[in-house]
Amino acid sequence: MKLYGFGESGNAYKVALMLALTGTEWELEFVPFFTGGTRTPEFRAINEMGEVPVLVDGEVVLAQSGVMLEYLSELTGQFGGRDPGERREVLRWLFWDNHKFSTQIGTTRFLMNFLAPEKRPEAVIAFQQGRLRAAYGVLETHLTSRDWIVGAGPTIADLSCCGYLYYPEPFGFSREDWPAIAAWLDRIAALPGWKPPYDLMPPAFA
Ligand SMILES: N[C@@H](CCC(=O)N[C@@H](CS)C(=O)NCC(=O)O)C(=O)O
Repeated sequence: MKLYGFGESGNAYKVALMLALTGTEWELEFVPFFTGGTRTPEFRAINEMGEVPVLVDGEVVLAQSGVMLEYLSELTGQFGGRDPGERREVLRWLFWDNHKFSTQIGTTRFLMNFLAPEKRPEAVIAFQQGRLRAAYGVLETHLTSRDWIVGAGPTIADLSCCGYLYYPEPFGFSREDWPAIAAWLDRIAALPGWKPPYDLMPPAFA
């Protein structure tokens, strides 16, 4: 399989991690994001949404990391949840992650790290961090009484929600403030085949 991505993309990392944990053979198609790699006509022909990641498996071309995770769990029979009820729960958390969590973290991290210092909108960053504190609270509460987001073992809900939390660049998240999330991140990192983001894909930011 071919994954279009780059190191800083937490959305690409979720899929790269799933590929690594399931032992699926894959190669990276590196996208030079910070110099407009997702805005070219060639890239838009692959993904009209103009977003990384894109996963190509023969004739199958997928955009949206959640769709890729679902596809890979179906294909490999791993991390998908054990029954229809668990699969619905997995979907619920994938939607939450895409709306309230990873998307907001990605934007906040971009503004704080990859934008020139004089262009960083401090009021927007503070607003985003406030929204994110509420989201960390939701996940922390959920994980206080359980080891995994859904059911008794790791699923793609965990792989989706954890994606941005292993990055070294600051965006307002600190493991000390959220002990249940911190313990969960350690559990995921202990899964055989786990690797941190920049070990799976090189950074694009020069
Ligand atoms: N919900 C999408 C989000 C993808 C996304 O936001 N990708 C970023 C890079 S991490 C991107 O390519 N953004 C381009 C843009 O917003 O113009 C997913 O999970 O795949």
